[in-house]
Amino acid sequence: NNLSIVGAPMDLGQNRRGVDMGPSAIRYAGVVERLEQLQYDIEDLGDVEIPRPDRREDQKEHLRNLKEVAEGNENLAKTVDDVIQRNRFPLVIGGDHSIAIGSLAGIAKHYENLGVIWYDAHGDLNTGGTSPSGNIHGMPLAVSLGIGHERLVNIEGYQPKIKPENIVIIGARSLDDGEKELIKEKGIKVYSMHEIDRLGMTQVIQESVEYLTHKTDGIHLSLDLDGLDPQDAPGVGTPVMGGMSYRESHLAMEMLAEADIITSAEFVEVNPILDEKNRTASVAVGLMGSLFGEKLK
Ligand code: DIR
Ligand code: MN
Ligand code: MN
Ligand code: MN
Repeated sequence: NNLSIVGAPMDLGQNRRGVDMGPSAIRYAGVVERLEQLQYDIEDLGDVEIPRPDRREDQKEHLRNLKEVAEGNENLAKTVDDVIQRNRFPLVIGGDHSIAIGSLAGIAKHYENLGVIWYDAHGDLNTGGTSPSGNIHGMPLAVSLGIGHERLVNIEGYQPKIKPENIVIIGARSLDDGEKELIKEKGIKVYSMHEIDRLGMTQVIQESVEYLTHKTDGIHLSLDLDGLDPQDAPGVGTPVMGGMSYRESHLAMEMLAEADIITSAEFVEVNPILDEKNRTASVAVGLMGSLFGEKLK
């Protein structure tokens, strides 16, 4: 019941400025108070250092801001590693989704078979070669599989961090061609919006829990707020229509709380500049409340 909040004010993994203020927005929305009510011992470690580039690189760069993204993620990995060594639950707040590279680098070394639930409109399975944008926030899941630029895949000095059979993607509705190929090639489990519509969120989470629990010794939840429908979470850089609703997302978090299987988590892509009166940060904090067992208390 010891939980450490780690802010990762990263905005260099994508094009829209402002997502570096996500950690502040989430704190302002009351994350510490919300989780303290659930009898957690909360420590807020503040923000890890993210380097500032002196100049914006050419927008056509293959992996935009590679050096700074790599350095920021090295810092995050060390902080998260230390949190786990102190037997605390790491809750990372972003920041764009490139920070999952550092989170997973710090977390996965503590497990033989770390499972990952990737709650996102996107697959984040691009490489420099397949990415249509050059944005590293579209690459962290591939990087964690050991696929991508060596500077990124080798953070913390080991790779891969996770195995393809230990991943479940939930909410996908915008996959690039290279991502679709990788999903097929590696046999990655994906619940797209189509499956969520057909099966319902209840069955999707039941199946995901069943799929992961017997073969993993810990499960990381990586929740991109753009997994939700933009009507419910407008403050994100790459909104995609037709997403999971506010209520479906709470149901998912509540079921994960009941299953008691999540051992680390991150909430990413909250961009207060694009938001409506901090709604998206508030939604994120509400989902954390459900994930950490509000309904069970
Ligand atoms: C797109 C967008 N697939 C890319 N990715 C996003 O740039 O690689 N991930 N927005 O969250
Ligand atoms: Mn270490
Ligand atoms: Mn993402
Ligand atoms: Mn996304």
